[in-house]
Formats: sequence, C-alpha cells, structure tokens
Amino acid sequence: MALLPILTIPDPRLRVISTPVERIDAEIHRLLDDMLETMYEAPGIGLAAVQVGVAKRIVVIDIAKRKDDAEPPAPIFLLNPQIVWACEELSTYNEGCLSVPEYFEDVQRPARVRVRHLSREGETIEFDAEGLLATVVQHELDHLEGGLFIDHLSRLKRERVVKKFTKAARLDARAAEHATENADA
Ligand code: GNR
Ligand code: NI
Repeated sequence: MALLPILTIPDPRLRVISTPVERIDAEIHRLLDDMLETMYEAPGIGLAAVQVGVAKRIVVIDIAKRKDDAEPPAPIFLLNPQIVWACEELSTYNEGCLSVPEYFEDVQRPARVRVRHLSREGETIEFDAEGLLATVVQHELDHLEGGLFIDHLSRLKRERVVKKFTKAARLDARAAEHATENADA
C-alpha cells in the first residue's frame, strides 16, 4: 500500500472529467487500497481518484467515526457511481475538501439519494443514502465531473478562496525555486 499525493486547487487536473472504469483488474484494486490508505491518513471521509491525479470514476468513502467513538472501519468502494434518484428536500452541511484544505462552507444538496455503482468485484449495487453519507456521495460525484464544492458557493466566496490558494501556490513555487538555486550554488 502507498500514500498518494492529494492535488489541491488551483491544480487544473481537478477540473478533468473522469472516465468510466472498463475493467476491474489488479491495478484498480491497488488504486482502491492506496486511495483508502491516503484518505484515512489525510484524514478524510471521502476521496475521488481524480484528487490523486487518476481521472477514473472511482470513489472511496468511510464515514464511520474512528477517533473518539472508535467504530470499526466501514469503507465503501464506488466504481462508476451514478445517482439514479434524489429527493426534493434539501439539507445543508458544512463541507470541506482535501483539495481545498482547511476551508469550510455550508452547501445545500438533496437530503436523500439512491446510488448505483459497481463493487470492487464488479457487481452492480444500489443503495439509499441520507444525512452525511448522502452529502459525501454527492460531493464525490461532483469531483468525477471536474466539480468542487466551492462551485456551489457565491462567485465572491469562490473567487476569494481560489485567489488565496493561487497566491499560496505561487509562493510555494518561488520558495522551491530559491531552494534549488541555493543547492546549486
Ligand atoms: O473529508 C471530507 N469531509 C467532508 C465533509 C463534509 C462534506 C464532504 C466532505 S468530503 C471530504 C473529503 C474530500 O475532499 N472528498 O472529496
Ligand atoms: Ni473533495
């Protein structure tokens, strides 16, 4: 198993539309295991493959409380997931994203959804989600379309956070450049 680097905004690879998994082989199984380890380590409760630079329709989720309540791990693997039904009622969650670290905002989404997907073994599965799970599933499906939760915010809020991360990335790049210069000298 391996930890994979998580892309952060404004990395353009986060805006790529992911393509369906056509064959579930050992490589896909390894990616699922690495994604799960990466998500647990972050820590996060969901991760889409595109967040680690692999634009395939693959998601891992675990909303079990592992810290205080010490529930056993309950990983969910979603390959080629689709929302086949959503209720009319909306619910609001304070969302965060590993690709927009340490930034949280309320987002409204359908309170209940039905999800169809392939399991790790390629079996077609359907389940109903509500509460936090419904929110995370929809957050992850946005990633598969190149979407981010900040796309649900006002333009002002979105531009503000993108600007902040763009500036930070520029400073990081400059610092790395100077470090190389010093190493060369
Ligand atoms: O770890 C995560 N927490 C979270 C909290 C509220 C709504 C959605 C999420 S998903 C996020 C991990 C992530 O970025 N998945 O794409
Ligand atoms: Ni996310």
